[in-house]
Amino acid sequence: MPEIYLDGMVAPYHNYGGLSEGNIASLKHQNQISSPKEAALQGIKKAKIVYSLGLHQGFFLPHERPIFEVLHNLGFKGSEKTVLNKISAKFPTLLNNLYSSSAMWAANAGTFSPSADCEDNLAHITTASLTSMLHRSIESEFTHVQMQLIFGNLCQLHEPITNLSYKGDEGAANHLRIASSHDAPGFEIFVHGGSIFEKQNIVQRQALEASHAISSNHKLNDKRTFFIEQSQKAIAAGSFHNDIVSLANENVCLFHADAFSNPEEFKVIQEQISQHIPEAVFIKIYNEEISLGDIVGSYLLNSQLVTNPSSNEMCLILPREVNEYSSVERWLEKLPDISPISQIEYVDIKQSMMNGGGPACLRFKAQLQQEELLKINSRFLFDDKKFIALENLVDKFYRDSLSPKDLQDYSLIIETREFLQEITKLLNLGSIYSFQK
Ligand code: SUG
Repeated sequence: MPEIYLDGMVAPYHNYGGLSEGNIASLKHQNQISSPKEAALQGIKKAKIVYSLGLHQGFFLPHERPIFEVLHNLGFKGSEKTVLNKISAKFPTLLNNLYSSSAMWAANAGTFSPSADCEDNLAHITTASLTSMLHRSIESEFTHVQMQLIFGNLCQLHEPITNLSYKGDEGAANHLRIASSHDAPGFEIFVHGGSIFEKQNIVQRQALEASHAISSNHKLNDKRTFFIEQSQKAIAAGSFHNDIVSLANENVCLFHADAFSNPEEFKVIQEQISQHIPEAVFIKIYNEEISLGDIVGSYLLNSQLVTNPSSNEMCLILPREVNEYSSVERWLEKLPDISPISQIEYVDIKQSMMNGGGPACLRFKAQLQQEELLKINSRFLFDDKKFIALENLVDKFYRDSLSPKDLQDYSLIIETREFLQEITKLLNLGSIYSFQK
């Protein structure tokens, strides 16, 4: 069964708003000057690495920003320019929220369960939604539109789960799947930040209730589904999503000793999975090897672990920042001896990393049967020509640099729309954005 990756394409307004509580990188780089062009080209280059390994690689389009409908609902009236001037002068933080490029981190687009895991033998997707932060809460509507366009012909698609006070559903970022291979029935592990009724901490983003709803809607087998809580220690250290302290691909799972609130509970899960999948490989990283601080700082476990379809060997795609940590370098040296991971690739996605988004954050992944793959909307898939076409569009329309003040400039709205218009034309998608309707 092939695996397909869809990366969130970086938007022309990519900037550092410092909006995400608990996300150390986002807060640290607040108000710095961004380079939307560099960011988008770095993202495309990462996608190209995955594609050149022989994997199916696609993309989600950037969202339209700002969405004036949101502002009209908030009582701002008048022409677009009038509204922009008003919020620029009086509500600059609101402007930042409405201009975030956070939809680029496609791991937060949704949760995917392959047909092999679901009792109705259909693949299921639930579009994610995080209501506790304004800039993230406005993603789900257009993400759902794109899920429908891309997967509508092959998947059972579920609406985002909303109304979860102080928490939400962060999709693949808090979800692990372990299977002997992509096409075999797997075990799905939902990693949550507790019940919405227990704790009121905005950084514990994934609601237990959302995880349960997804497993039920996806018709997962109870005996093959687990729920486990993220550790408070990891969250406090900056692991706002579990995909910063754990990862899984097929039969391999890497996790830090401080990833889960009750490590013994995870041990039981490991044992149960290993009974069914004897070839499962769980690699725990101890604090003595790499401290929690270095795991979070380096984003080692936010790397993208993929299976090369031609060699069947695993390749770890790492952010090049890992080389700044000697503990991580030492651990990586021994990795081929302790795991089936035989290849390592480094990517430069610094522009995304500065907002707390590593290689795994940038992609949504789906394991599909061959016949399901044929039903995917190929307009959203890369081929050699499309790589060049998208790079050319970025080169033509994206700014080399963007300062926080530039968000107040109406011409950024015009440029963004011009780009979105061109890309929808290139992909023959018709009118999908609000400004096109
Ligand atoms: O939700 N950053 C994102 C990063 C998401 C990373 N995704 C995964 N780990 N899967 C977030 O914290 C920052 C935007 C800003 O500050 O402008 C932001 O939203």
